[in-house]
Amino acid sequence: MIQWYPGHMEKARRSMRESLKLVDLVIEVLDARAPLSCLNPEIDRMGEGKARLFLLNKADMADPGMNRYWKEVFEAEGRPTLLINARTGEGMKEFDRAVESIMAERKERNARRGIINRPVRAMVAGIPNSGKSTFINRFVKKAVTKTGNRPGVTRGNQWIRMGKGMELLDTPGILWPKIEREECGWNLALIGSVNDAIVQTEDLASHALKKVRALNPGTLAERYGADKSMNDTDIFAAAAGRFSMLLPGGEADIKRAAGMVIDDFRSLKLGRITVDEKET
Ligand SMILES: Nc1nc2c(ncn2[C@@H]2O[C@H](COP(=O)(O)OP(=O)(O)OP(=O)(O)O)[C@@H](O)[C@H]2O)c(=O)[nH]1
Ligand SMILES: [Mg+2]
Repeated sequence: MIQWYPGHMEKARRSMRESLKLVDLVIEVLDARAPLSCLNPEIDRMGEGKARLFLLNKADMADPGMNRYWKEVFEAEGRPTLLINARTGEGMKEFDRAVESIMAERKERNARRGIINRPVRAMVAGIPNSGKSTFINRFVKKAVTKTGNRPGVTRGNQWIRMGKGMELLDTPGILWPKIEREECGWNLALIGSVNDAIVQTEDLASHALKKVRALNPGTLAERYGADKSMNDTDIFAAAAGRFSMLLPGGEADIKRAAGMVIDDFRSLKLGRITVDEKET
């Protein structure tokens, strides 16, 4: 069972509850490779009754067909969803229009009460490393928040007020104390939302292989010289051989090769892979 719940997350969760009272809109930033695994049941519950927008971010890293599939599934569940790449801004052109349509009712109500031009206050929430801060920086076209390719970069809430009719609250990524489904936990670890130090490298690499085997098996032959008869350890050994990862005695350095498999997965060398599979 994968569990990673450092002290700052418990604090973040409490302050999220408080801040929710101040916002009109919850923007949940999910990783398009694992939209369902990323959907934090806590944020989901806390956000109920609020206007909500879901961003399937890192769409550039996920399978294009699966991107369309997950967007449809989310929208069929009444969750307005955009596919975006927060790094380049792709897909974000529709953001303003989406917010406008989600907030239209409230705006009208405000107008009737004589409140006009009040900025929309939005909380940007989601699991660690999903790209919340990157999204904000892209939106305001300025590096106002710190980003980094590891979970737990943002440590406290930060309001960003840049005009544009919207005030954004950057929040630290939170996971839920118990990730009930084993599969979810491994998916989150694979996309880099869980601290790598709490999982065994070989186990996580095996999870990567499972996903690649199912969706893009050809790359395992191309990159590591793997064939269908090979189990995970054989593939690590083949990879170690090909990339000269040897221990002092000349044996294959399995752990190092497994680490490379994880890096390869994360740097798209094994393809654009969505780890949340279609629901049956
Ligand atoms: N390829 C790609 N990378 C992205 C995208 N969005 C964010 N990233 C990268 O993902 C990493 C995490 O981004 P952050 O914005 O720091 O994530 P966060 O959700 O704020 O993370 P925490 O503050 O730790 O919860 C960074 O290396 C970003 O450059 C995207 O759409 N595509
Ligand atoms: Mg952040």
